[in-house]
Amino acid sequence: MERYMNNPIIKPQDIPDIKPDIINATSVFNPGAIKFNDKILLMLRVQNRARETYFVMAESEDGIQFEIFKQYIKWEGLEEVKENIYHLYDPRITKLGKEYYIMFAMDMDSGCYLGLGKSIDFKSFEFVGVVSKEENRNGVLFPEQVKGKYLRLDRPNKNQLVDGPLTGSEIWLSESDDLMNWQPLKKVISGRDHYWDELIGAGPPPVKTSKGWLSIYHGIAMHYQPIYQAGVMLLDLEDPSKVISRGRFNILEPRELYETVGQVPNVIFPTGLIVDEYDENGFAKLESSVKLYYGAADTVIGLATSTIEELIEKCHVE
Ligand code: BMA
Repeated sequence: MERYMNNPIIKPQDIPDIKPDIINATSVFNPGAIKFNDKILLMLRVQNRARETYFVMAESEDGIQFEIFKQYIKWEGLEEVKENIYHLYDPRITKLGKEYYIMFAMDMDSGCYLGLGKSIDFKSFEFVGVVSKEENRNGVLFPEQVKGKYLRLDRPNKNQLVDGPLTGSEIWLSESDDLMNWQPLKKVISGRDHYWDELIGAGPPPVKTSKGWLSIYHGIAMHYQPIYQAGVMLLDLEDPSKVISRGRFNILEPRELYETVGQVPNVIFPTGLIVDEYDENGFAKLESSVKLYYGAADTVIGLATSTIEELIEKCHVE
């Protein structure tokens, strides 16, 4: 993918103080992205100097210059969860009907689970529930039902790193009738030991194209220090547990200083994707440009661009 020349597009210094909780923010990264009323919205993951996490909205006409809201998101109903919640993070946004659903990771006393929230106007936000029975991260909803079911890609947390978090090496397809209760259906892909994507997790929500569901995911090469990169795969439209093709090469890897240096070095973490044009049947046009918003070094936000056609082509490089 091609980086925007004035990356990073959002830095901690751009985050306004939201007193008393956010003063001189430490980092802003891993944003959800969606088109809303002809604007591009980002849901920013902002970290303060207490290492607490807040979601802050930002909006833009052109997808480059963002105005950052001067309040953070308060989730109505979150108080119903009867255990300590430490962080909500890495939001992914999907429009389903008239509603916008936000899936995120929830760090709690009992572990890390998937949480779901929703909004219709990005002014008030409702917490829907904890939506994984077991530890999981990187949940992303498909933008429509397939054969009458809601679908998501998710990443069960099953690998315990030495001196590190519980993570995972498999992306799964799960289904649901009501968005609340989810059943794991099938493993979609596994990590490839020794190569760029040994550990993996879904990135932004999948995009419907005439060739299949286009999905960007992150892969981690487990060297002495992990290296986080982005890659692509194409999934069958009718049965997204079937992989049509998966790229051999990553499409974005840490190279620039703001990606290699920061609070967590060597991290590209793709979470938001904006497709410019869809046809009348809801398929992303092959020639459409796309904007990928990603966290860089868990410190800033980068923008990279490509086209649907080019990303599909990268899925086929064997
Ligand atoms: C992952 C997640 C991401 C983070 C990345 C790099 O496990 O926690 O939120 O960006 O690690 O630190």
